[in-house]
Amino acid sequence: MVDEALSAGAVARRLGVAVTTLRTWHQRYGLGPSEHIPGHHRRYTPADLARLEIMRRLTAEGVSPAEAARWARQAPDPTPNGSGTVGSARSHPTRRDGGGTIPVGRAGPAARGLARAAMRLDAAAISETIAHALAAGGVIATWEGLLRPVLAGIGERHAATAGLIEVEHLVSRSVSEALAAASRANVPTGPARILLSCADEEQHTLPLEALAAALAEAGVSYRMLGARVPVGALVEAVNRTGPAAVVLWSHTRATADPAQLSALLAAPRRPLLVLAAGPGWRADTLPAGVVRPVDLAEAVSLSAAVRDSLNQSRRD
Ligand code: B12
Repeated sequence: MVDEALSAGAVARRLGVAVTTLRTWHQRYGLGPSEHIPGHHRRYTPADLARLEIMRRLTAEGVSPAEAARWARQAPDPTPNGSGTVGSARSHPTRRDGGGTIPVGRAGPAARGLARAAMRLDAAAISETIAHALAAGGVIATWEGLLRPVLAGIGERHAATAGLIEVEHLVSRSVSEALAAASRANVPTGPARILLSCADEEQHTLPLEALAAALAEAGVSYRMLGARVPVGALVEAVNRTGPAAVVLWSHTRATADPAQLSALLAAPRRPLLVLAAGPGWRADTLPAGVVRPVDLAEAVSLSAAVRDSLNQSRRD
């Protein structure tokens, strides 16, 4: 085995990748050399090389590194004592995805990789892909470039086939977990001046969870009431906590009763800003004084601005 083992430089040349890329694949995805002779640098065995070949091929095809690494790690050992063939057609991702696809429009390779992982119900790859994107690009870019296209694609496919409910639930849960982890990683200090809530009977919480994580990333404290908040409970929360802004999410017409917004405007501790967010609201039915953000970035910047103006007025 020692004779067959290769140095990092030799492996890099064979694969046509940089040695720094090999190092990244080792550190981030655990695809490192397994041969270790005391007193020498670690060496890559034929099995290591075969895994790296899968990694190189899949990343070249546009699969995200996290997903490619997962396939590479799962590949059986090709050596005579191993159990199978690494890199054969059997280990290609598209063979295990149930045969369908989630349309992601013009979104990039990471979204296509996430869509494929979702079709395979591959929870680990889904989580890894989302966590990697959050770490690399932050919440807003991950929402717009990765999560939103895949969620919209799942909705489209569901509308066309009435299927994919299991995919929708697994992806929703993975997105929630990843966004919660991102929020926990950036807990802002200072009083929570932004109240986030879903409209009554509204169960679509993911966009609000994205907003929570983006606010945390921007250092803005918030309080999250989550799904299905009856209007009485919402007004009670406003009166008890006196937020500068309330973001009320409605995803469908069925939950977009403008009376909820009017109740906020009439609350004894009326917030400075009431945001009606989500595709459920109809612009022509919103009470005067309610603002409708166009996207996540605008919801973050409006919330941050109103928090700053309240803090400023309290200092003056
Ligand atoms: C995941 C999902 C679920 C999950 C939600 C899990 C969770 N924790 O959130 C579950 C399984 C619970 C669910 C339930 C239902 N769902 Co659903 N769901 C979805 C799905 C696939 C993604 C939702 C999402 O997060 N979208 C986020 C992005 C993709 O939405 P968007 O519209 O592009 O949003 C943009 C704008 O709102 C704008 N924006 C403007 N202001 C702001 C502010 C902020 C802060 C942000 C972030 C964005 C923003 O930017 C957004 C993009 O960033 C959608 C498909 C879709 N297209 O949304 C269906 C979808 C919304 N659901 C649908 C339906 C019908 C239902 C159910 C009624 C199904 C049922 N029969 O039980 C229930 C509703 C229950 C209820 N009363 O709420 C339909 C709604 C049809 C309609 N227009 O009325 C959709 C469109 C699917 C479909 N095509 O049929 N669902």
